[in-house]
Amino acid sequence: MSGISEEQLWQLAVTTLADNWWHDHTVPSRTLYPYQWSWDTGFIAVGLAHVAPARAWHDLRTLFEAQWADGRVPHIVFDAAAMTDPKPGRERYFPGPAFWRSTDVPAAPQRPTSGLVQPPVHALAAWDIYRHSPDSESRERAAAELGWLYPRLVAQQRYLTTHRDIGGSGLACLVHPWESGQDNSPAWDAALAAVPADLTLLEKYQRRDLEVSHRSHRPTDADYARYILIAQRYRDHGYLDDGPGERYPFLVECPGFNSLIIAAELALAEIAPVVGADPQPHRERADRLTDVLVDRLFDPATGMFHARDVYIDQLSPVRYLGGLLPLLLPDLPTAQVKSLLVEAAAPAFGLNEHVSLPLPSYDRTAPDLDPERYWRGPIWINMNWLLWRGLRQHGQPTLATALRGAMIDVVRRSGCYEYFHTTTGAGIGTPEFSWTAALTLDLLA
Ligand code: 9WN
Repeated sequence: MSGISEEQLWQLAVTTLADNWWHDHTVPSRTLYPYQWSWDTGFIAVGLAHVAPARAWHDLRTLFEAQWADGRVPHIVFDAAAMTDPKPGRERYFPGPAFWRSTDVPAAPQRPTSGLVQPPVHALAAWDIYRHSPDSESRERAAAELGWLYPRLVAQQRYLTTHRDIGGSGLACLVHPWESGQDNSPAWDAALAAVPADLTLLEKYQRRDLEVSHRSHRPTDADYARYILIAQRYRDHGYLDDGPGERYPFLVECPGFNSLIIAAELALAEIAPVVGADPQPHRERADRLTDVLVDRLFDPATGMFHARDVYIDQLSPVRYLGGLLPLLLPDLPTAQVKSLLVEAAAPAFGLNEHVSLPLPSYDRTAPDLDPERYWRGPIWINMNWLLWRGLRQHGQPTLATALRGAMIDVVRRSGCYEYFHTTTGAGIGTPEFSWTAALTLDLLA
């Protein structure tokens, strides 16, 4: 497929989302990710808002019906109706429900889930669906949906800003790389180096991802051995968040994740008046957290934000796209905004008014950049879409338009792929990927 028209692209994106609807939710991909993922659901809702708002609300409801009593929104919600592979005894995804054992935990719902979280993009998405309501009838429906969702979004924020303030700085900590949504990003390498990569842990499991994807595009076995060890420790301590210790072999503050928490507070401040709540506490929390974010994660020496390893209290030197996401915040101080714009334009990311490719997930100039391996170089539409919002937020319409054009262009050339080659822009990963389709609709709308 080379260079389809924008009309054809719109239709392709609509069809992709329709095909990925399964039972009561949209799956990221029917082959690679056959269940419901948390931040995918937020991005998908942003796109569905333009073509099927009822489906967007249904998707968010299904996700939040699986919220735990402590407020955490699990990163995967499994579908009991479609749990096993056609081949008996095999799970359709690894790690599946038998690994997470969430139903043994009193705070977890009956429907099996994972015990981790993902970036909270849902308030932002819910506000978008409401804003895009085409007529008064759909706006009324949207207001009713917001009424149901608001207390749940508040509980999600409370979980992240209290239980997950494990380091005590005020910022939320990731306890697993999967929680960042950028699984094998080089940003976690230093913190992960302290976690043993015990390959024997993988012996009793089967990596289903390798049956449907190229090994050279996916995280390595050493990565997976670490992911499993970290998840097992957390699970075996009942997914409790009560202070640093051996339950968390990995503890990191991520600028992207924390920026999205702050953006969620700001979206809640918009939603609050619609549901008769007070917006002020949300604004105050957003202000406070923005100060802490700048204080803890901005490095004046590099001019951008970095991940902090909470155990050794050090910033990772890695430049990754997550380090530019604080641009999403309207009240980011001017000095940091200017600095991030300079960094975005530097050769590491290459943003300019004539940019032909969206920005890579990792520093283009890094010697270990891998243009095909997942979050170690490839281009992701969701991260670029967030940056696009940030550019518009900070009065950069020309750069925003250029980035939008580059995003639409890669999808027009290859289709709704999961991610795209760092230098050629060719589609890689799974070909019918929901958030690429959804965010393309939002770009075209
Ligand atoms: C683990 C579903 C998810 C995305 C993540 C992406 C990938 C899972 C995996 O797929 O992660 O959660 O199996 O690799 O990294 O961002 O939400 O699309």
